[in-house]
Amino acid sequence: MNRDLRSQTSSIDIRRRQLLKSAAAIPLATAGAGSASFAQEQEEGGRLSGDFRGVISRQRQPLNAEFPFPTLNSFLTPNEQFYIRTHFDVPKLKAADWSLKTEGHVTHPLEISYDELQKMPSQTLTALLECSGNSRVLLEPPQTSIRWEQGGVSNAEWTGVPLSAVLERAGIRQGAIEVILEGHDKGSFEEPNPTSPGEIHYARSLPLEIARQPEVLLAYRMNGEDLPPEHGHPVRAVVAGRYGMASVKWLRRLIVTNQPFHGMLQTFMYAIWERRHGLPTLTPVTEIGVKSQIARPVLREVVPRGSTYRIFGAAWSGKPEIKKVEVSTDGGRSWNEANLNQKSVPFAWRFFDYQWQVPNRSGRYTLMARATDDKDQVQPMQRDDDRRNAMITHVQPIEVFVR
Ligand SMILES: Nc1nc2c(c(=O)[nH]1)N[C@H]1C(S)=C(S)[C@@H](COP(=O)(O)O)O[C@H]1N2
Ligand SMILES: [Mo]
Repeated sequence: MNRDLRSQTSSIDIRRRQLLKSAAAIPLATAGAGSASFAQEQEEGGRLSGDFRGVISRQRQPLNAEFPFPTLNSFLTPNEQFYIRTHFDVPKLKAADWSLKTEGHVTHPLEISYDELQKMPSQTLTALLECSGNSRVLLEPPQTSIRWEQGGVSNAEWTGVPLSAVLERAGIRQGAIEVILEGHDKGSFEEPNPTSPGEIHYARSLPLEIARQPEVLLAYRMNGEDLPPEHGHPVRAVVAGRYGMASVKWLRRLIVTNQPFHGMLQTFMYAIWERRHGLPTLTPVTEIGVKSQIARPVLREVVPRGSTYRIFGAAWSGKPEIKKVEVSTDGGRSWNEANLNQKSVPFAWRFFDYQWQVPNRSGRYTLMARATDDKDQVQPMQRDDDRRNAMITHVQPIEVFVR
């Protein structure tokens, strides 16, 4: 009994310390919604796998947690801070027992073990993942799905085998058009309506011409470590340049098909309206749109008048690279070019900063950042409702108090 009591007390102490630690790291919660329950959320999220993880909990079951974007300062997001997006329970898989099947419209159906995969030539690339629902807290009316603030995005270095190498081994048969990536995780969806047809595995398809690109990996390392359980251990896909839902975790099976796949996660979920010939057509979410976010100051921060404040943030696009970021400190009336990190890394985010000469006059000021990529795509000022609850790329106003 004594021992029980002791272990209980120490776990409470640990939780309290975690709360203090995270409160210190994040001066203010970011967007309005969610901030009231911030402390509570932290407490709920305090126990992820193993040690404390430096993420903000959004949902305990299934596990969803965001990167504390206001603390942004390292180009590679540490694994314990990388946002987590799951739809079902995290499967408990051991690398030694794991294998990946490749089947369907192929000449040589395969099953590759973890050891065999490790022996194939590997590639390492840096890629940002962004959940297509990142920044959802900005949407009106409030959405029922995960209300991400700014932290449904993170950047890591991934090592693995190009998916194309496995497809080549399996031999694509004539007429094949897509490959479906299936995860081990499964469950049922009560929402949205219609519900899922009972229990389903997480699965998404990729057109073969995308699947064959060198930036699509079967990854087993993340920032030089084995993939953590929440991020897809032992092997996940990383589809650089596309929204996160394409990067299927806990891979189980690849199915090459000669027909388009219309699974739950690319029809009722993760799909937007596209207008073709004036007719809205439901289309799966694909490439990451150009976007920037201000990490500091945070929403409603008090900034000393007459000071010089370094506005700091990150910008990214899918495959294109960031060419320009502009900052406005007057609610979008005038724009100034920000400094960009010298080196642009394909598929990664690029940091920017702007030295703001804070006026001597107290009041509310609205800060904004707007990114342009090398395909001349500009971050939109307005929300496009055709995007339903996904692809939230419009400029985010950050109101601060100058005092
Ligand atoms: N098997 C499986 N893969 C998955 C998911 C999932 O729930 N199950 N979530 C997807 C979504 S929506 C995102 S945004 C990314 C998030 O990856 P992360 O948790 O490593 O950040 O994983 C994707 N891959
Ligand atoms: Mo996502």
